[in-house]
Amino acid sequence: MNKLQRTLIIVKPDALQRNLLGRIITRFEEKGLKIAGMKMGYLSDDLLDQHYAHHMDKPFFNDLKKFMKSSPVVFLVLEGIEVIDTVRLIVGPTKGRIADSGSIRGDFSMSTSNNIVHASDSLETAEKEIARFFKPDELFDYRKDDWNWVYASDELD
Ligand code: 3AN
Repeated sequence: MNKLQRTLIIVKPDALQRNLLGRIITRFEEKGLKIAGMKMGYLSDDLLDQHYAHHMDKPFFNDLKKFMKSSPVVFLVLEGIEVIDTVRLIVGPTKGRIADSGSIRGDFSMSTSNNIVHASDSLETAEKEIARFFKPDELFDYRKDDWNWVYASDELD
């Protein structure tokens, strides 16, 4: 049984400032992922404290928050079968300069902090992060016709 999942992406300030938003969204679209939610906004201190709670004691925490507030960001919810792991592969590891060429961070970033996108790292995190940034009525369930070609029929059962 294939499980449909949703994952949260934040397109970070460096990507917006460097005019990469369209290319990043294109990569997810071309892979065959469904956009279930999308919006733009500023991150608040409160949201960043929740989102990066696991880094609160790290020396880079304050700089990370400052960076994430330095311009608007774009929030995406992507949907697909096992999409959480798929998106982590497309995004690549944290440090952009050692990420594989072909991944988003491998192709567009050189930094550990300014690394273009955030992507949820597990099912549990994805559920929490989506609820943190999206209201239920900002998420869309709709039929995506090209999924008849993206997936085999038994995968969509
Ligand atoms: P990832 O985004 O690859 O899941 P996490 O969750 O370990 O990585 O870190 C969240 C964010 O914190 C990273 N995307 C990056 O912006 C920042 N970060 C992580 N480690 C460092 C570091 N050593 N120096 C500066 N920023 C960091």
